[in-house]
Amino acid sequence: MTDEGSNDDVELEVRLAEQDEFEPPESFVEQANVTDAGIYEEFEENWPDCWEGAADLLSWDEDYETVLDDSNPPFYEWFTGGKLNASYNCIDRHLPERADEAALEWVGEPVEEDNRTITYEELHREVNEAAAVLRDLGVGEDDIVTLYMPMIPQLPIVMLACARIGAPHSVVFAGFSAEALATRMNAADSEYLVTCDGYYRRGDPLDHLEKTNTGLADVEHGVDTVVVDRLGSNGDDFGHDLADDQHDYDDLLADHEGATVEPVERDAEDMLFLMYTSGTTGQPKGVKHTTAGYLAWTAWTSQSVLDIKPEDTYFCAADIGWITGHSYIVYGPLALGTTSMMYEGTPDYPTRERLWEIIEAYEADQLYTAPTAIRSFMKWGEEYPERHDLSSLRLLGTVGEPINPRAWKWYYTHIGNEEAPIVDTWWQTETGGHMVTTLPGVNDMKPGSAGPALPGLDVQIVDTSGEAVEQGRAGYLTVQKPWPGMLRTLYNNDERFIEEYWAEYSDTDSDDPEDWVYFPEDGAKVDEDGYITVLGRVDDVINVSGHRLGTMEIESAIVGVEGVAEAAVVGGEHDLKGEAVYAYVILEEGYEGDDEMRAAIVEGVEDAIGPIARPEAVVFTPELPKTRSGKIMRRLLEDIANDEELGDTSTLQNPEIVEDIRGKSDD
Ligand code: 6R9
Repeated sequence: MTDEGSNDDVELEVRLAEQDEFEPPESFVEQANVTDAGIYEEFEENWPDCWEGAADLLSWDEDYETVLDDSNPPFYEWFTGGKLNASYNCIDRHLPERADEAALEWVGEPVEEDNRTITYEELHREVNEAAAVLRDLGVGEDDIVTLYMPMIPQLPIVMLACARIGAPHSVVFAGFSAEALATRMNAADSEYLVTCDGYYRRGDPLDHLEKTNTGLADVEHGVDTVVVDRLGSNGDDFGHDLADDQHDYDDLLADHEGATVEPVERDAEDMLFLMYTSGTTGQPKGVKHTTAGYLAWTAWTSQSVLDIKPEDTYFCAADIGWITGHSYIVYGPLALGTTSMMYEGTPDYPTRERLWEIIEAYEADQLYTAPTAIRSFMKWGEEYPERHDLSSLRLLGTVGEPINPRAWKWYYTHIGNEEAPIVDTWWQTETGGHMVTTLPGVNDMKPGSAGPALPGLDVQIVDTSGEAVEQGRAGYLTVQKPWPGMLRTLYNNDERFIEEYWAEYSDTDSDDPEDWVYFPEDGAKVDEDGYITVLGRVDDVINVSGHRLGTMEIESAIVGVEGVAEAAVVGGEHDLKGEAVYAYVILEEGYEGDDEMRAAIVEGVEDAIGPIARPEAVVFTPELPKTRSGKIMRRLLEDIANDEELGDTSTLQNPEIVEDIRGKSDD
């Protein structure tokens, strides 16, 4: 029996390894929100009015007059003349039907009793009280409120309270440094901050107010600070006293118990929030999103791509401090009136079963996470998910970086049991929501390729002169027409907005929208079916002897070698080749980082891409330097490869690893 079982397993692995196209499972298609393949043609013919359907997902105080105003490119405006409120759309309008249904399922750390179910009615009450608190503090319409909190319920509650009173929020990821907080508050001229005393990480209380105060010392203007009490008496040891301009959130709430605040009517194009994201140069970019276009985009993609229905329990394992959490934990799912989960902890605390326990306990319908997490799960082994009933999962999603086919297939088999389609969603902070992905009830899936552009989008892969490249050839991803969820500008910096995203492929003197092309700075290739494989940031391109090599292609080859869990490659200066490939590799448990493994990796790369991509050095490491959103900081690995002083490590989740890798590289 056992033997037969393992034979089956082997056969399955072999079959999957060779398969490069997967039909969406029948059981999924039968119930999917979108199943008509005609949607692509229909949207193309009807552009830009095809986006009226997305706008119809929202409740408007006043109808819009124009779908798209493109009279002043690239400053496009959507649904102009319309008025609405995002908090009303995410809460109030669901009350007649869903008051007692969960809006948020919060799974906290570290004790079970910490979990909270927040119904739409409770969310309504708490958001109203929070809005009253902010108003009382002096926050007016269009004042930017900075939020510096981890994954606690008060984060989405205060975000929605801001939206209710028309005050844009600027969420700074809680793991970011004091300096990052100060830079963002200064750049946004933000005079209000909501933070917390501390939070738990792997069961231990962590002092957050200390870091907040260090940051505040570098803010150039006065700030009123509200402090949420997350730790209770577990934070006593930190010995903080609140300063005069710092207020305890619970005290303020006590003064506003049962308060209601009318949602402010916002113009479609009024700012909903700012989100700072890193650019290639030092200063972070303040990406500005507006109310109607962003909300319509996140609601429509949540429905069409994530297949969310009101009765679902939907689990996105990202952090709200990242755009994925804004769009696909808070705004999109709540606009649809579903139950959105938020998880405070890490996937391997207290055990490597944590995520699977949660999915089983809450019977989650969707799981949306990042390839980096999937590769960790793969490295830990399938015995952890296997101990749990994951059959509630109807759809799986990935976001944040390209996913290599091996990780895709592992996810498909061991988490989805071959019954849940995977959506590999390419998008950015700047795009507001999904851009390139399959529609799970319509398209076949090709592991490693995100899929076609969504209906109504004109995505083309071009060469340096802006001409479309041949199928299969690497080029630059561009978006040739505007879309509702797009960023409107970089805050207070229209010039940089044009410089960063448009100048490369546009005629910047022209008033004709046809002459304006959005450039997200990603490399990609497209196949005969219009499926786009994103190769990575174009600053991730390595130039070896005049050949452009995508780090992603090489990494994918390395990860294809048995025993390899994860890899990052960078270009190091090389006398002969210009640049040479340096590989940093994490092995699966039970494998040795020896010469044999090194040879297998070199051979794997030569086989997949050719000798040109042969790594100059292979360094084995237990971890790679990663940002909080899970992106490998290749820049730092480059510094190591080139034996240079290390650049800024402040946004790393594991800064110690960098010196560790440097030590190994010197061996
Ligand atoms: C949502 C988010 C954006 C950059 C983007 C690209 C990379 C995101 C991807 C992907 C390949 C995917 N990226 N999703 N690359 N396949 N499915 O991640 O936003 O943090 O702004 O990063 O992430 O390089 O340009 P953001």
